[in-house]
Amino acid sequence: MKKSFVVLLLVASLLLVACGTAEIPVTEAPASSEATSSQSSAVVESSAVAEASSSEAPASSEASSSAEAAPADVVEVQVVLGDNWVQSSITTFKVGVPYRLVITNSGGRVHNFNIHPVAEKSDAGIQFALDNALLSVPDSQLRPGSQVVVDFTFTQAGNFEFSCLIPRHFKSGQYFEVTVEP
Ligand SMILES: [Cu+2]
Repeated sequence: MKKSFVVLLLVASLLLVACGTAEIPVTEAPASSEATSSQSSAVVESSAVAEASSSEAPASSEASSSAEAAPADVVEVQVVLGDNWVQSSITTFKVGVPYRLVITNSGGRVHNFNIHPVAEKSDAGIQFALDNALLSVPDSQLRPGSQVVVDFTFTQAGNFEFSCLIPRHFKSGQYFEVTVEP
């Protein structure tokens, strides 16, 4: 009598489990058949385990904040190179102020980027510009679509140019004059 009661209880609880977990995929069925070999309390136990595992808190991952932001006193400048033109978001600079030049080649051709005193648009001028450049970013870093970030601080006042010194480009207008104040 007692044994049949246990069996009944098992069947009843199995039915309950079957009804209550209708949405559980078939692949999880073996877990309930396992319970039939042991006592009815096993069903309770297994559901308790399921509850425990489902309420298990996911490992809280500390958000690794990559502090790449520029310090507050750095002034960001957007410099855009196109096909034979240059633009800068700032045209008047100051000696001693740290600038962060974000240089983007938006053109379809390779360019380079230079800062130098105002130069003649001739071969001699290009040589002068190269010889007196304060900064030069080579062609290899400024392919179409490339972006280069350079921190730069002027140490002397005067009139300078942002340019691409590929001869044909410079001669056809790829320069932008800027002023540096003391
Ligand atoms: Cu160019």
